[in-house]
Amino acid sequence: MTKILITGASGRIGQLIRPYLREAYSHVVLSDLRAPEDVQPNETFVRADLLDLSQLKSALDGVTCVAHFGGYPVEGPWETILQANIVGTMNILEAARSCGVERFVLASSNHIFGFYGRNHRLNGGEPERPDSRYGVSKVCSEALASLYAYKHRLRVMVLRIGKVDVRPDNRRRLSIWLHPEDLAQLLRIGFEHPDLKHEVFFGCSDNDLGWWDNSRAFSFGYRPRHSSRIFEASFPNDEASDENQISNFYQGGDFCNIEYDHPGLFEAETKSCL
Ligand code: 15L
Repeated sequence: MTKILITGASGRIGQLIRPYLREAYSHVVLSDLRAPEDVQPNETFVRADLLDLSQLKSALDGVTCVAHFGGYPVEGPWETILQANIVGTMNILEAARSCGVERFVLASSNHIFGFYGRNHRLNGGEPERPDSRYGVSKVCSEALASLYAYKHRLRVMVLRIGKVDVRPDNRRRLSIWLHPEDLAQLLRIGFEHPDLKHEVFFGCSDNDLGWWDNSRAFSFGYRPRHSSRIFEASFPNDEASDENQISNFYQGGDFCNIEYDHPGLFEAETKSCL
């Protein structure tokens, strides 16, 4: 029997994904620092701090599959990011190993590639260009997950997620949008596909304006049911008039602009089309 655990279950993505998971699986363990308000009959809440290995091990009792969404979801101070995203990911992986968990889905982020221009079509094999300490923490998390896949035979799916939501809320997100139902489909591949050992996919829906080649996910049967094309008219291409060129040039958007300290060079760099 598949018993799954979601870290960060009370967070934004956790809340969006829970209805799909509790429909697909008989027992879903929700873990976070605070309980969600609406725990359903086939869900159990277990309070677990990602910084406390023994709490994580208790939460993983009988669990076969983990989806790791916990941590700090945006740019922040280094100490916060280090603890929540790097130490926290190390702990949940180590707890998963010691409890005999079989499969692990890591929520990584598009911000590992934030400093690629929007004119780049990425296939996922490029060197990372994180746009933030947050992006760096996701690069580290991916490396940790790979270590556990090859050293400890955990079956791992890494998802480089764009923006999970029921609809895109700006023009950039037309390119990186991931509907929760498509995320649920990806998670089911991570939890069930017989050939999965260690795979790295983009977490995006079937967006016409997308920047990423997700053919590896398609080869594992991913068939996104949603596309941002129906929202394109709501966000016209007005970038030329937007004064914030750095955010609009790079895939990482506003994350690239935070603490960016050589704006004078930006124009020259963009002319050589990085
Ligand atoms: C992310 O990785 C963040 O967790 C999310 O809050 C959004 O900022 C998203 O990226 C994005 O790039 O829009």
